[in-house]
Amino acid sequence: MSDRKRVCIIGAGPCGMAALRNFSQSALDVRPEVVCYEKQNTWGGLWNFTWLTGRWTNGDDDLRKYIKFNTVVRNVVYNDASQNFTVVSTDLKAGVSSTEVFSHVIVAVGIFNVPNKPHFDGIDTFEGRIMHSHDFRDAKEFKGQRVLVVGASYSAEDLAMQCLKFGAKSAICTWRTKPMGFKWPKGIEERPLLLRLDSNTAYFKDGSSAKVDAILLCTGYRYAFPFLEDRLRLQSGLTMYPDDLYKATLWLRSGGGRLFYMGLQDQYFSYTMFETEAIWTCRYIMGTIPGEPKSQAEMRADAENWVARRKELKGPHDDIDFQADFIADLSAAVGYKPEAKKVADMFHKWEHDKDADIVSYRDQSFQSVFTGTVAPTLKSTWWRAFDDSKEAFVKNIQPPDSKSRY
Ligand code: NA7
Repeated sequence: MSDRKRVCIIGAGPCGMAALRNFSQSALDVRPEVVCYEKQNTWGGLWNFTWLTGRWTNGDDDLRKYIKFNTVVRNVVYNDASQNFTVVSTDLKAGVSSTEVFSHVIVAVGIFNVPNKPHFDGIDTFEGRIMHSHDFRDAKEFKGQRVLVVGASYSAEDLAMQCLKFGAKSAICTWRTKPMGFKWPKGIEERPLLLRLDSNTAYFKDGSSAKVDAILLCTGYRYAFPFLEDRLRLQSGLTMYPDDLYKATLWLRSGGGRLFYMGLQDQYFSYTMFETEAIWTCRYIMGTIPGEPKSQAEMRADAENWVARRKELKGPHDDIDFQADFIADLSAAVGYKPEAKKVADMFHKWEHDKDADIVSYRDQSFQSVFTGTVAPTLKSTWWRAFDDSKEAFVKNIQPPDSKSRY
């Protein structure tokens, strides 16, 4: 292999695309050669499921030439002697596998693709619908039903409210560690953990029981990197700052300081953070960050400081400040100004809005800290808006006969 760096990016979602764009805009005379593998037939990753479909267009269309679509990465191995990676991929359309060698690998496969589906006694013989939040698309399906929501985080709140709004008879949210504790509208309640099911009766840890018609598992996601050899694979579960990653990005345990993960921590900031990580990662690989690379001991000490702080986090507001500080730290190293603190203020307000009124917090408007643009408020309140189509959202229209049942 020549001295020119060859970078493999796995995934063309928001993180992979941000990395690609940063490499392609590099002012270096000799840019690294970049190949991005994407198993779907287009870019965007999970965001293809949303109104953001097709977001990367126009100028960024040039990035297509770096991406191998419909191509799944099967195996990544680090070669200690030659300090590079052997990557095996399969073109799904042609059914042809190929092997390539890279100096660096960036894992950008996202964290919301493998649902965590816990088992509960009796769930196998439950007669109603069982669905993970990952597969949830339309709340109308649950009209008139008694819904059991397992989980006590963002998806649980979202789906319980959405189902009730679209006519579910009731929703019980069952928690493991602590209840969400919102002032719920009539029809939603929280109970301690589900222990078992007997036919359509759910039994809870406090000794209570209830008949339910459908179960929504809002139980989060699992990391899955089946294509990585064991020593390259992230070990910690989904957290605000995974173990063994310098700048939450560079894998410290193996891979010769040449394996990177992007967007792998639990997220408040998403795109702001992805862009910051992309700038840092690309510049790190290109060797243009002052003071980098640091020694292994220095990198480990830095990562351990963040992990120690992570262990003291007490809830969403701490998480938000933690992530803002992380982005500020990363961006300071590369002279980028993502305004993380100002964005954090919006997240704090959003969390306070939720605590104040779980029914109306989605009706609030925010001002972009980048452009100053104030988002238009919904013509109808969220609770009265029954058209969930992309068109209605973008055009901010709702049928005039929308009525609240709250
Ligand atoms: P999250 O935020 O990862 O939350 C998962 C929830 O599921 C959380 O309340 C967990 O309880 C609960 N959970 C997980 N396993 C179980 C079992 N076995 N039994 C009961 N409850 C369980 O996922 P979301 O889908 O809500 O949010 C996805 C992302 O959106 C989130 O990561 C943010 O980035 C925004 P726990 O509290 O661990 O006891």
